[in-house]
Amino acid sequence: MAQPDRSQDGVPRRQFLKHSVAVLGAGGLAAASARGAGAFEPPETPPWMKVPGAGMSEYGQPSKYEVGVKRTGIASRPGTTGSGVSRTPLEALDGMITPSGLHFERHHGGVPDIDPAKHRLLIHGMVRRPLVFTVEALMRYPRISRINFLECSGNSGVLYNPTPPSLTAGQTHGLVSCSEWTGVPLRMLLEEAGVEPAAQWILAEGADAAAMSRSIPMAKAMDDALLALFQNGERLRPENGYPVRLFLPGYEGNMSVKWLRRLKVAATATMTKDETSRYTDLQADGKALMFTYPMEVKSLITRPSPGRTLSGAGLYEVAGIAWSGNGAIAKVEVSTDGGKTWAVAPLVPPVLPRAITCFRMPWKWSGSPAVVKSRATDSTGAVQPERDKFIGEHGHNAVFHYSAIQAWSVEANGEVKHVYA
Ligand SMILES: Nc1nc2c(c(=O)[nH]1)N[C@H]1C(S)=C(S)[C@@H](COP(=O)(O)O)O[C@H]1N2
Ligand SMILES: [Mo]
Repeated sequence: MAQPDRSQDGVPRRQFLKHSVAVLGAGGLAAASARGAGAFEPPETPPWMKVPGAGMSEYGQPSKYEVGVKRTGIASRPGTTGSGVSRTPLEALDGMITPSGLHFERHHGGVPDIDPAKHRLLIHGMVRRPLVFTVEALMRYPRISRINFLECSGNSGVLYNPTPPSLTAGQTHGLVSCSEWTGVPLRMLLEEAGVEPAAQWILAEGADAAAMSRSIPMAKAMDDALLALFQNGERLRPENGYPVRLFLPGYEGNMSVKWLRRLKVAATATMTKDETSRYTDLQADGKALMFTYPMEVKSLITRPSPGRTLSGAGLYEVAGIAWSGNGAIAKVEVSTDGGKTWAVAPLVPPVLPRAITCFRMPWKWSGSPAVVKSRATDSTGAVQPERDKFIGEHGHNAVFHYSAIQAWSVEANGEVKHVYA
């Protein structure tokens, strides 16, 4: 298979340059289509240089030409408006941070309209000193910041189906996003309340209409659990838990309880409906696993991907994202021949634990049908499995924690389709 030389970074880049210059210089495809669309080629002066530009704005918005980049696959349970999901348009983005306005949403009872002056957080149960915090009080504690992904355990769940869906990367895998989260380590508040030695769990409850609740192991609460107040430098968005959410790095999204109002310290797990009837993992043998917390190592090619048709043979970048709830991404391999051969794709720094990690690799497409795949390995040595193996272990009826290798087929006409291969 023709794999470009990845040992010398400069070589592929020179090829990209040569390619585009040749096309323009020859008055070829790119230049011709640009003129056809009414473009202003230098040295001609475009109209936006002939008048002063717009003034300042109090809160910036994306270019009006990017209005198509929006959360996708929005669906709510029948008869409801706020019990559902919206997904991040992964194929339209590039970088480790998800813009806050495009962070995926998963609500069980809609987004509550919480007045921060009236919101309270209670810590009670097996503690020496029950405490009630105002948001103002929380804002006075020392803070830490971390870049971490958040993934709903239902992400990619449609791929348990025997037939591949005709959906975009975002519509299939867009229940994962990555932000810089800033707030107060939960440990600090628990130490202030004085946790009794026999306490092993904490019930976390949200202030939404669903009062969504999960049991959190004490070890995680004391390790890296965060009471997040800020997201990507600004206060949390209402849909992501304003004014305060629990954030558990690497764990299934459901446990990061939004609009946090209560932490009850307990000896045992509470067995809430969201950890018994929901968020359990059905296995191929009919048994179900409970308390499956970390999200497994996973990756996905976003360029090319369905909806992003390639315009003829030539040099492209194969790019995508990888993440693991168990550590950092150690390696991403890319195959352009359906998994027969693999090449190591360069990772884009910074490579952080439990954060989205980008990979990008040049690919010379011959113009004949190809199947592209990515396979991630994390710092624990866990390798993303092929779909056949994964389905063999989990069956077709599972819903959560889908993490198998994703294959896209590139057709001869440049169209990209979802395939099981
Ligand atoms: N209070 C409350 N917390 C919640 C939820 C909810 O509906 N209510 N949804 C959970 C689920 S299932 C997920 S995947 C994440 C989604 O977080 P996001 O909407 O900020 O992406 O929040 C979790 N925390
Ligand atoms: Mo979720």
